[in-house]
Amino acid sequence: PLRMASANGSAKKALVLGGDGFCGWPTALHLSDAGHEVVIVDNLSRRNIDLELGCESLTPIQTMQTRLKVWEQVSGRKISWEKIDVAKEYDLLLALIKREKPDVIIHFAEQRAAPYSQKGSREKRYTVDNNIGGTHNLCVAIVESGLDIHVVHLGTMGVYGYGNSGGQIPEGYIDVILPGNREQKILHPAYPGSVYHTTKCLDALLFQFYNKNDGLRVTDLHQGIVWGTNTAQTVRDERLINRFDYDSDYGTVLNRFLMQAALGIPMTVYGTGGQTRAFIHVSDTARCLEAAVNNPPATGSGVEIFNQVAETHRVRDLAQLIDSKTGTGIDYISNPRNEAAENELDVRNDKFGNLGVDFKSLDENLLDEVQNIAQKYGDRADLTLVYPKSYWNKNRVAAAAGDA
Ligand code: NAD
Ligand code: USQ
Repeated sequence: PLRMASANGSAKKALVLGGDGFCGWPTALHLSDAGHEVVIVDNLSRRNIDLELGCESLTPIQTMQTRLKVWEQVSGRKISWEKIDVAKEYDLLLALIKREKPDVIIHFAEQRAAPYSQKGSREKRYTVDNNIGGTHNLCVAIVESGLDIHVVHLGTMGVYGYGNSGGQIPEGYIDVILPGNREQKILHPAYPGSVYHTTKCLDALLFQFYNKNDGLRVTDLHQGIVWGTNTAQTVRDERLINRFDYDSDYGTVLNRFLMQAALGIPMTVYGTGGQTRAFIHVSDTARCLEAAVNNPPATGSGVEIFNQVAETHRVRDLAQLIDSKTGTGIDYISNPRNEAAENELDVRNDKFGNLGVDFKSLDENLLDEVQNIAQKYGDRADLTLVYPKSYWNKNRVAAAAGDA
């Protein structure tokens, strides 16, 4: 049901929920630069969690007002911003949708850190309430508006789980034979590894239902771990800089290792580092989003699922690669998570390839660029935030470390 990508597919009006975040901000700029009309919806909850945790982006991100003013100065293009909590302010969300009548709504607006979601009962409940509440409000509001709006949701590779076994992970669906010899195409079994990842599995069921019942058109992007910070748009003025999380709750592994290498801190590999994960650079995130926006599923088709992944790597191999370039050293520490010590991962990603997305891989220049940024802003880092503070099961971790 996909139309072929066209670099300048027709201009669309897009709401970007979560457009102040690490993936949302560069995507909003990318779409605006490509000629789409962009309205950001964000309640700044991520900035508030920084205050709560005593963290800050390593890069000096500006207020939303400054970001938008500077973007207009450098590009001549306007992006507007609505401060709405999509999980709690249903009426405002519905009114905005009715007023703006967007062609597409891109949904980044969730609590996305697995460690934060495991921190304690408050954070577990917040993650479920915020993520499921927001996704459900979005589905209901679109149905209530009566408009035929395409939803592009940011899901995660983690919905498939990271078992030890091999076998290629398909894009969303598998063919099965059910008892009674019934052939059926079903969502790949969900096997989440954190409360956060569980919310993405529940999102998928909500989309399946609203697609079946109300014909909601949905593209769900099962994205791998995002790394990098700048894109072609965010480098146009220092005040457009993207956020860079390095703390143990929100920093993703490769950016953390590059920051640690830049500051001479031995890299924090959890357990044996045998975990294999999927990765994508943030500028590819923005390009995939553009391709998804330009290629909505046809009316009447099922939920479209893409694996948004450039390549896979084992965590200790990444640390060893960076160590061989920088001599930073590796600190193998007790794993604060509950995950397989070693796993294989082989993922299909042909659908974005078919739409002409040509992924960047982990090349030296890109790694150097991120490390240089970390070095440049290194004096802003609080090194007490580098070591893990959230545990999947504290007693188990203490026992493994031999001090329980
Ligand atoms: P982020 O935390 O930097 O950005 C999320 C944004 O959404 C924040 O600006 C936050 O303020 C906003 N938000 C959260 N709840 C909201 C609510 N109820 N109402 C309005 N705004 C709200 O996260 P990110 O790294 O940009 O991730 C964006 C999406 O992509 C998430 O859904 C995440 O699950 C998915 N994803 C991220 C990665 C990654 O490595 N960063 C990988 C795969 C998938
Ligand atoms: N890890 C370390 N050392 C560190 C940090 C992490 O060894 O200092 C390991 C973890 O144990 C894990 C792996 O690196 O095995 C990845 O951790 P991560 O924090 O980079 O990624 P994760 O928790 O999976 O979450 C991130 C995003 C999330 C997104 C997910 C995509 O925060 O929003 O959904 O990546 S995926 O992993 O493909 O499900």
